[in-house]
Amino acid sequence: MEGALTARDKVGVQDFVLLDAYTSESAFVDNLRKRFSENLIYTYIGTLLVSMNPYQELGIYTMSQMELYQGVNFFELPPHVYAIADNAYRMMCSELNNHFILISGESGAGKTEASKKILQYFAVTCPMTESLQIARDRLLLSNPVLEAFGNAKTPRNDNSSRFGKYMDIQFDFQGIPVGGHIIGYLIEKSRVVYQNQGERNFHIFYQLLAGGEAERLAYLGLERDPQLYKYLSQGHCAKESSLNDKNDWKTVSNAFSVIDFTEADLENLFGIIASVLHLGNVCFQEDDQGCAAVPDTHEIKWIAKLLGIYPSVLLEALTHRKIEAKTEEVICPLTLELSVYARDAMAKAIYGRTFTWLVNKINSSLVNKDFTKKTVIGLLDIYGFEVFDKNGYLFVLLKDEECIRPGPATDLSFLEKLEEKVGKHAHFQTRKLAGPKGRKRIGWMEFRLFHYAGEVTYCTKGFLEKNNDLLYRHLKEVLCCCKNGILRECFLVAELESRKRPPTVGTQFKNSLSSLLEILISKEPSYIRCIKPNERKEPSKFDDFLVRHQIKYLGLMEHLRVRRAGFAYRRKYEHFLQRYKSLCPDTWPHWHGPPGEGVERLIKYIGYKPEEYKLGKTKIFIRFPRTLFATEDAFEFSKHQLVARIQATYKGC
Ligand code: AOV
Ligand code: MG
Repeated sequence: MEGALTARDKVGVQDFVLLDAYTSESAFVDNLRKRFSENLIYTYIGTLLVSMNPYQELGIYTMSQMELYQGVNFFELPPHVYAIADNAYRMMCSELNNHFILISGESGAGKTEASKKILQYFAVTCPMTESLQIARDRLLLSNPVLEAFGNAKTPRNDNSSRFGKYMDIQFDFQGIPVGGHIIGYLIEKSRVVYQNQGERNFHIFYQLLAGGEAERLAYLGLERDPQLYKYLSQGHCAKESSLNDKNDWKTVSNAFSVIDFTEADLENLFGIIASVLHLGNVCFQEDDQGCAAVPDTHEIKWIAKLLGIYPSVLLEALTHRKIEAKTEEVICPLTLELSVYARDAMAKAIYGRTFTWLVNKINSSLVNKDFTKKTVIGLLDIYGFEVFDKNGYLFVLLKDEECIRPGPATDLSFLEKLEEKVGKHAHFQTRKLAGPKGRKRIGWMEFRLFHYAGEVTYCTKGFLEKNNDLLYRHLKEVLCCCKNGILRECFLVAELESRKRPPTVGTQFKNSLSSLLEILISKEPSYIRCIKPNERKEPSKFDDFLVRHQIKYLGLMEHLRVRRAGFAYRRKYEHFLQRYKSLCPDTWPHWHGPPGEGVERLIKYIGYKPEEYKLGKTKIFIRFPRTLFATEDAFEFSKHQLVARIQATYKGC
């Protein structure tokens, strides 16, 4: 406890609830800044943890720190992500219920790092038996594999998560981690074929080229230099000095072997990764009739070999389309533009489905059937909000309708439909509706949304295509018949027979969101809100404006107000008693009756007024922070007295 006033002035308060009477945003920022300058990156709002990204190693994740936080009551030590983890763990063990820790914040704010720290904490501090070590190692090592395939460098974060991740860590009744389950949400497939300036494709491509064994690369027909591949070099930063692709490859390779990947799995997996790279280098030319042709079939041959397809079949599928007429199928040549589209769709589809396969494969290695009764702690690490110059992100509202509308839906007709449906909404603007008085110019094909987190201008060019995510039937048929073991599991013939349209990206997003909510609603929540101190990924730089903005959209002031207005603290009787029992002769050194009664005696003794507290079934609720503050002070004081008493006793010996 940083109780002393002088210390408090210097390092701020460790819980915003204890800030002096006012709850202004400035006071909030001041407190964060003070603490940040002392390298204190964690602060509570009651039981919510606010975490600042330090952009440097602070030595606060050592073994001894982990030991320190183990089994200690929440408010007894300075705020830490370990305290959140430990609290959830102890509650789970004592109440045998399920928990989840929700981590939010903008891109680069430290969500993924926080989730990894929590996982490590459990791996190190939880009890363990020899036979279950493998389960623990797999839980830990699933991370580097998923990051390699699902994370990428963006301008905001060199290791940005491009998929949402929910992970259940399963524990047996003794609190031993015995298994887990991962759900991946919406991998950003468009990155496979296109990257903005300053961005890279998913890490795995670069790791394979930099670290892969020479024989492996030769087998895959790959060269070491990422610049040779169109899909890897559009962002002009294929060789990123801050990333060590070669070393990361070693970590990932090792992880593969622990997670039970066979050599055949790896051969198939990297066959797919290499095929994507070869696909990107397939070039089309227009022939005399305006149809697409492939002048150099070098890449086609490699893909055909790696995926187990006839080269001629693949070539036809990339340049033709099957159309079902009344009784027969007609094969039409594609234009150059549509061939490029088909090629990219194929790359996105095989990467996207392989990612899903990967998650399933990891899950099957995390399953532990020996334990039927399990409790879980879920970790939710989503991708952060980000605003780019060019925002083509998915938009759920009524896009689906427009994508499946018969007839020529265009990006412009989509925009018009938007205007028609939500044009009057205060949070929506287009050039047509905003008129020339619009604040910043909005282009013809653009619209602007005022999100909770800030305003974003979207360009509708290519919007429908992105959402449509359509793989021509012809290509799907080819992939259903290929010999690559992974793709065979990913593309099932049953899909071809189904007449149902595949769900659009928008629908998938809506579905996964509602299933996620179902998962979360049944569990006890803890919250971590991550804040980014500056846009330059620099240590010790605190950008007031940026921090203030995040405080706003993370809703931290509202959270604080609610905390202060209501009962600021709620604590289980046992915990409250354990901490403060020394303040009352009836409860010190031991109280043998029901904990609720003990607490009642204790607070009567120290003089709580009726309006200051309420006694619930299992917890005491304290309305004002000052009450708790006073109790804490008394506790500090009593500790000193106790020490003095003990010293006095020993002096006499
Ligand atoms: P994110 O998950 O919130 O962004 P990360 O957790 O990947 O952000 O953090 C970004 C980078 O900040 C990391 O790669 C570290 O270099 C640094 N960092 C974050 N937390 C810490 C910490 N506690 N100590 C030291 N360095 C840290 V995104 O996935 O882009 O939304 O989509
Ligand atoms: Mg992340």
